[in-house]
This record gives sequence, structure tokens and C-alpha cells, in this order.
Amino acid sequence: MDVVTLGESMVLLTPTRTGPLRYAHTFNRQLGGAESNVAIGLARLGKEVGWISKVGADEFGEYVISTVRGEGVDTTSVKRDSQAPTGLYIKELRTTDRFRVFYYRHDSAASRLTPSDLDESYISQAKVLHLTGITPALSESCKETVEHAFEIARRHNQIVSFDPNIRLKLWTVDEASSVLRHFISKSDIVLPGLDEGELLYNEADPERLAEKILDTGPGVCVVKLGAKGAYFATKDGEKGFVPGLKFKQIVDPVGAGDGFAAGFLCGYLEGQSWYDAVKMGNKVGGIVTQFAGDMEGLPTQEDLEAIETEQEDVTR
Ligand code: KDG
Repeated sequence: MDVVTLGESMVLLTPTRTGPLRYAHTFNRQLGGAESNVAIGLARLGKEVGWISKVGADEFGEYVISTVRGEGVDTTSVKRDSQAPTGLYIKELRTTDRFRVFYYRHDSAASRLTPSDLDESYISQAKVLHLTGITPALSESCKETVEHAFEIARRHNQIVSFDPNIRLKLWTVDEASSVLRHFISKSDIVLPGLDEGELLYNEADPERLAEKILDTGPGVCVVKLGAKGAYFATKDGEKGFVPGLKFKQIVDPVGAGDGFAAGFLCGYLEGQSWYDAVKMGNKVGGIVTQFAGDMEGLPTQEDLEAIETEQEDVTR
């Protein structure tokens, strides 16, 4: 296995028209979940990935599992909980370029994950364990589960990559700060957005933010700068800015960070230089913004090659 990841996935309902949610009559049913987005992204790029989670013993749970499994991700470590439902989240498309999300995930099946749900032999097969700051925000037992996942990875000398993914609808900045800074300091690779750096470290400069994060322990920090690209720095002193792809418009930004993580980790697993791995992250994240839905736009290797040609057309 190349990567194992852990977290909640939900059914996503997206109205078929823009406007206030109260007037939405028809919805598309899709899949959301930062970690399963990363897993699907890596699987589309040809990597072997496993996803650990819990869903309700309900129809939506079956939909989530079969969709993730259908994308080529191993779901043998996903459990069904008969006492709690699969989480749900709804997007409101206020206008074509303004949206809000509403979670219906409190006490969901995934929020009941506990350290005993983790199978050490399953996690330890992977080269990389990918975790995000969404899981510890779900419940105390989820936070303990993430802590336990770190312990397993440490015991087996695995690389841990961590995306802070601050979701202020799940907890306050104060609550998030100490927990996320703690997990960041234990990670090998950290993938914050610049806005997250401002919230967690009060630092809006990508270079200084990366320095501050590296000083706490990680070996590599990549600061995502949205459409501009990303800045990376390593403990060994390598650093640089990597520009993003240029697109005429953004269709849906949700999931771009997960696309970045998938592309970057794919490049890392293939032994690319840090610069090239970040470039691949930028590419995958950028492509995701061109499609409606959190995971629909995640590209295959062929899609990545095709975009090179299209980009030449755009810049000409
Ligand atoms: O990164 C995209 C995710 O935010 C989305 O798919 C849903 O996991 C999700 C969340 O917690 O918001």
C-alpha cells in the first residue's frame, strides 16, 4: 500500500440551481470527505490507497462505501455502525460564485471512531499515513483516534502527512489552534493553506509561516496559495515558489486542497524533487477547481498530460 488515510465521508447534496437553499427543490447526490477525496485522487493517479472510516448501517453508508471502493480505494477497514447515521452535508449555491456549506454530521457514525477501530497491521503496510485536522474536530474519541494513528506511524517509521483543513463550522479557532499545532509538530509533511497559517500561527507571509512550522518539528512544509501556486520549504534548506496553472475561471473550489495533497503525495511517492511534487500538487488541485463536486474533477495521469497541452493554449 502506498498511502492509508482516515476520516469521515458524507453524502453531499448540491442543489441543481443557484439561490437560497430554502427554495431548492432538486439536488444532486454526491460524495464529500477530505480524506476520501485524497484517497480517490491518489487511486486515479495509479497509487494503492486504503481509507479507514465508519459509516452508518444505512443506505447512504452503502453509497459512500461503494463509491469510494468503485474508485479503486481499499475500503476493507471501513466499519458500519448501527447506532448512528452516515454524515450529510449540503452546499448552498447562493450565486454562481458564492456558496455556503451546512453539516448534518453531529454524532454521525464517523464521529464515533475510537482508537480501537484502528488496525495497526493495516496502517503499518503503508508508506505514508495521511491525516487531516477535520477528524480531531469531530469528537474527543476521533481526536484520540488521530493521536493513536500518529503513534502507530511512529512505531513503524512511516511518513505522516497532515493537512490542517480548519473547518470553523466544527470548532472555534481557539479549540482548533492547540490541537492542530500539536498534530502539525508531530507530522513529517504539513500542507497548510495561507489562511490557516494566519489563524494558527498569526503569520501571513508564506516563507515565515513555513519557517515557523518547520521549527516545531516537520521536515517539509508546503503553503498553499490558491490559484497563485504554493511555497515549499524543507528542514534541509530547500525552498521555492511553484506557480499554479492558469485557468479562465473557477467552477468549484471545494476539494482543491485535497487534490493538491493527492498530486503532491503522488509526486513524493514517485521520488520526484520537492519542486516537481509541489508542481504536481498545484496541477491536480487546479484541475479539481474546473469541475463541480468535491472529487469529480480529480484527474488521471492521462488527464494530467492532456492539461499540459491545454495550458499552452491558454497562455498563448
Ligand atoms: O476539502 C473538501 C472537504 O471539505 C469536503 O469534501 C467535505 O470533508 C469535508 C468537510 O469536512 O468539509
